[in-house]
Amino acid sequence: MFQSFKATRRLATGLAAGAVALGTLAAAPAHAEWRGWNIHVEDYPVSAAMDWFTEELAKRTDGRLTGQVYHGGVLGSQPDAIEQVRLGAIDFAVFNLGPMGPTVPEANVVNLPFIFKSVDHMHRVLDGKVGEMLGAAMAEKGLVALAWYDSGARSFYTVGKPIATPDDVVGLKIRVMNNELFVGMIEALGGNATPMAFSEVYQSLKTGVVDGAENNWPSYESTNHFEVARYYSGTEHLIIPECFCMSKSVWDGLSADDQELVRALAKESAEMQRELWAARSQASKAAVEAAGITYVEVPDKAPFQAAMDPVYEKAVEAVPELAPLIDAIKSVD
Ligand code: BDP
Repeated sequence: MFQSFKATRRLATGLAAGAVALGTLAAAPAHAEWRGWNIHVEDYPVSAAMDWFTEELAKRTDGRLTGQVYHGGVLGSQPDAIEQVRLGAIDFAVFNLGPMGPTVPEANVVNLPFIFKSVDHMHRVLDGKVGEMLGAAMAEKGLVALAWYDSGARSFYTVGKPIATPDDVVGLKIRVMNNELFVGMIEALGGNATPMAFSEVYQSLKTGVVDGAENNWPSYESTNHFEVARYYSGTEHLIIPECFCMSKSVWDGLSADDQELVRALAKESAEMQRELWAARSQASKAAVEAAGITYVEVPDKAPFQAAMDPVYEKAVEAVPELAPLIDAIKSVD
């Protein structure tokens, strides 16, 4: 299906080019195929939802608007891609809000450990006023937030020994996403944080550059990190949403009707992604357990939570705008 979709698009583009050459489409709008950035492998909930978006976009506009998603981070690391989308060199992307903090300081509110009560709570918050406020802050930086995707909860996984209490983190080298807030999070637990690109984590775990990392079940599984880090500890310390973002420069060039369509498709793709996500989380957990990893449940998260006070204090000190956002999140049931 994907093949024939591409062939149709090539044909449509060829016909349009021919028509322009003959002068029959004098006012044809300039449009190059949109390039979409995605860090994940092709077989992943984010990837399937983004592909669906581009297929629908072409269908619904009879090939007038087309896109191609580049999976597997081939267009660059996440911090680089954020800049590329801001510049309009990449048209759209699904970004985790973790590495968004250095560009959009307000985004750090969702990066605070234990800020959300659950994944459902995160969705209720993001689909409401706080989501709008974050969207406005991102738009100021050239990123139009069209919909929120799910990324579950992140937990620690380690090579040598499991983590059950904050004491177990003392002295460990833990990979984090590119954001000082996460460095502070690991330091508050007594560990040493190493910010690093997603693509480098497997090798770093294998060669002992780091002792552990943290992520959700699907990423732990799809990257094969589980092959080298055999202890997964259910700390669920971070619940970070992901954003379907469009470059503001591209967005501003669209007609109001096209903007409406693109937003509606992005939102619909998010609904699809959330369903796929729920299923994949269970499947990934089952797959890595079947592959023999040790899952350490952490029923008492209070000691981890208590250790996070300095992280909150430092974050609010650096970005005072976070204080009302934290209150707004806490006021959502
Ligand atoms: C995954 C996110 C992806 C991040 C990655 C990471 O979906 O956007 O780049 O974690 O840890 O869960 O870098």
